[in-house]
Amino acid sequence: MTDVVRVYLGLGSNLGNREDNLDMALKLLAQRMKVGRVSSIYDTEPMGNTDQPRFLNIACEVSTRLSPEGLLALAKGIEVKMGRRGKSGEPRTIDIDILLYGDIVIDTPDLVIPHPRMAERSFVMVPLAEIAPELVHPVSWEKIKDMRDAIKEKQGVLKWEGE
Ligand code: PH2
Ligand code: MG
Ligand code: MG
Repeated sequence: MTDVVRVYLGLGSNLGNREDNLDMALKLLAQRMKVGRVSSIYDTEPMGNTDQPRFLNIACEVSTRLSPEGLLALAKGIEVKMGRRGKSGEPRTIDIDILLYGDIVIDTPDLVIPHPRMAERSFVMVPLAEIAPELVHPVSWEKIKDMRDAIKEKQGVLKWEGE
């Protein structure tokens, strides 16, 4: 039996009831694994394609025996179940990204862990640093809180106060 691994996920929604979508995704994840710390919800400026609605983003910690590929398949299954149609760059009900999977480093066509763009994304690093400030990134060896502090553009990431 493989060991339990601590994994950090980034969740985002910018279509439909964004808060309900994040809640539903957490509920569906919790049916299959232990969900640990969950960050506050942040209302964030879209990065990349800026011509789309603002996102709500969270980071969460989960513990799982699923392999990285198994976890990716589960996350994609939840996205499909929740009606995701939009590709990257288009609005979507839910996007679930694997940010960190223990200390593992993977680089395959289907899966890159740690998430290759996390370091430059304030909508990822602000919520992640809230729940795991002292965690060390397995490639750069920097603490997550220091990586967050290194990002200059953070004004587009606001604590969500509800509608
Ligand atoms: N996800 C993207 C691209 N841009 N911007 C924000 N604010 N939040 C996201 O979750 C997000 C994004 C690709 O997955
Ligand atoms: Mg994403
Ligand atoms: Mg994704």
